[in-house]
Amino acid sequence: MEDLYPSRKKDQPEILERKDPVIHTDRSKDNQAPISKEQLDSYEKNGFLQIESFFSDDEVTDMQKAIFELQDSNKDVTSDKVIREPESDDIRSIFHVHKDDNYFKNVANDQRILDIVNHLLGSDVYIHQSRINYKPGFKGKEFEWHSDFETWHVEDGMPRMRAVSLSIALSDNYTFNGPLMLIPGSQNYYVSCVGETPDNNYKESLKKQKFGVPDEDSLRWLTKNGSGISVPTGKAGSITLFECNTMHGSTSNITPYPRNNLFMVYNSVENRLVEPYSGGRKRPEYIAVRESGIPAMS
Ligand code: 6CS
Ligand code: FE
Repeated sequence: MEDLYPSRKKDQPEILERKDPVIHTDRSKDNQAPISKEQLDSYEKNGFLQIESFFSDDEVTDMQKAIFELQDSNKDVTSDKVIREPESDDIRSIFHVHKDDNYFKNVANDQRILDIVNHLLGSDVYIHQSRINYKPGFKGKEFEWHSDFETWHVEDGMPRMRAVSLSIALSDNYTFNGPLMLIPGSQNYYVSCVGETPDNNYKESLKKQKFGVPDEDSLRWLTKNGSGISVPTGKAGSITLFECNTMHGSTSNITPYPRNNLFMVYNSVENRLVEPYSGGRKRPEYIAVRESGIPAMS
C-alpha cells in the first residue's frame, strides 16, 4: 500500500497537504444532510463542530450513571482495556465500550448520530475505537497535542482521512477544567512527526503520548495559519464532532470540576484498516477494530 501520509520515518518534521476531502458527501447534496449548511460549512472550515444540548437531560443522567457504574465495577479489575493514570491507579480511560456494554452499544448506534456521520463520511460506517475518558477534578492529567489520524495511520493502518471522532460531554465543559482544545483549520495539514514507534507503544501512549506528538514549530505554524485555538465549552449533553486529522489536546484538570466524556470514532467502511504503516505489529482489537460489521452496531 502506498503511504500517502508518512510519519515517524524521517528525522525532520514536515507539514504535508491533506489529500482527502473533509466532507465526503458532495456539497451539492447539503440539502439531504441531517445538519444545516452552516454547520457543514463550519465543520469543513474548522475541522470540528459542536452541537449543544444534543442529548436531553434524561439521556445525560443515564449516561452519567452508566459511566460511573462502569468505573466502579472496574476499580480493582486488571484489564488491558482499563487505562490508569501515569502516576496513580485512577482510571483514565475504559476502551471498547461500544461492544462490551449493551448500554453504550445503543448509544453508539443512536440513529441521530449515525445519520450525521454517514453524511460526513459519505458511506456506511463502523466504530474504529470507543472509550470513556475520565478526567477527575484535581487529578486528571493532560493529553498532548496530536492528530488522531496520525496514530491510526501509523500504528493501525488507517489508509485515508475518512473518519470522524465524536466526543459526548458528560460533565459541563468550562475553559478551565481541562476541556478539549482544537486548532481550527489544522485538518487540512498533516504533520509528519519524527521518532520511530517503539514496540507496544500503546501501553505507554494511552497514559502519556510521546510519539506522534508534533514539534513546537509545526504547532506554532498551525495555530498561526488557522485561527488560533478553540475550546468548545457548554453543558453536559453537548457533542463535538471532529475530523480525524484535526489537531487537538487538553490540559490537566486542577479544578474541583470533573471533565468526563464518551468518545467514539466512526470510520468509513471504505477505509478499513490495513497493515500498520509503521511496519510494526497491529494494536489489539479493543483499541483498533478490524472485525467487519456494518453499521456501527455489529
Ligand atoms: O492511541 C489512540 O488511538 C488515541 N490515543 C492517543 C493518546 N493519541 C492518539 C489517539 O487519539
Ligand atoms: Fe485524540
